[in-house]
Amino acid sequence: QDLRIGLIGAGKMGADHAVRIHERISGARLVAVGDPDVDRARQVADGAAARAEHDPFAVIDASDVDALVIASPGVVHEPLLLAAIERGVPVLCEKPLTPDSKSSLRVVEAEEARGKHLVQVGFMRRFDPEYVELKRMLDAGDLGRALLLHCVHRNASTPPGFTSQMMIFDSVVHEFDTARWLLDQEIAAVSVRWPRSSAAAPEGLIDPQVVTVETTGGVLVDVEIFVNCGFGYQVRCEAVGEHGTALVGADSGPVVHHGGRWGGNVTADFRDRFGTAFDQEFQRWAGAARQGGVDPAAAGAWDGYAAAAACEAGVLAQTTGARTEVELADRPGFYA
Ligand code: ISE
Repeated sequence: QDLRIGLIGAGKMGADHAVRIHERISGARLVAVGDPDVDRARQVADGAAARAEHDPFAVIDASDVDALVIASPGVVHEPLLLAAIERGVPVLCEKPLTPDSKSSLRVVEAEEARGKHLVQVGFMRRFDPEYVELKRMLDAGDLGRALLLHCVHRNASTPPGFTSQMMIFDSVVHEFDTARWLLDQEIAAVSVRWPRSSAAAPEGLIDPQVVTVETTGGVLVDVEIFVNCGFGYQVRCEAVGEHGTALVGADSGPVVHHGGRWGGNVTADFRDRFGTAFDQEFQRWAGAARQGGVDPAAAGAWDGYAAAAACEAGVLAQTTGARTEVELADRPGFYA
């Protein structure tokens, strides 16, 4: 029997996931879409032959919903997650788990008290074929011990209201998770510096910035975050090991020679760059959720909490200009 999915949040990401579930994920179908903007919910639901609700909790409580996708803004995640955990339904929650570490820890504690892994966080890079291969190489020791990660994270432009802090907890949060996952280490400290801002940066936004991460195992990670680069969406990560290097996100695809020039295309945004990763993430999650659980390869609630703690240190480092250590609770055995 198909997994019956309820989707909460009918914005850009929710709309993309509705199409994904409807058109590309097998063994699953969308039954309900909840958004306080019910017209928006209806638009998204109509395309997937689902019903629309204006109250997200009506979706969580519906008897015909086996599993949930949360794609609403991070600030409203906590009560939704707590309700889903209480009902005992598996949930794939878009990043961030919640916007701050205290509330993320409450989610972790609620899940632990329930005694069952139900929460998966949408850090989709863990499903990108190139990142998966890099992870395999690092785990196998092909490059020797990892020493450095050089990361580049560029967006074409920012939506109105995007702040310098959001560059950390909305964007660099991906590198925090990627570094933790690739290296199997926690983030120990974060520093932030920046050059003069691009003229394309909206008033008040410091863009680009360079975030430096120290891990508990002594690896140094540098991240260029540049969210108004103008030319497209680009995410790269070069791992430097004792015996070699490996680069993820080198431009690939058809190389075109035309009109006296040669080159290729840059993806426009994360939906194209990570489309395959999102599909893979959802297909695997649907399989695990049919058994009532989550995909062990995915980020769980603890990973969402650890990323939130790193973001807090990052935002503090940005404000004070000082190297800032990450404060992390002890990891419960439940999340070993
Ligand atoms: C956005 O929310 C994402 O998750 C994208 O992957 C990231 O590149 C972008 O900077 C964020 O705003």
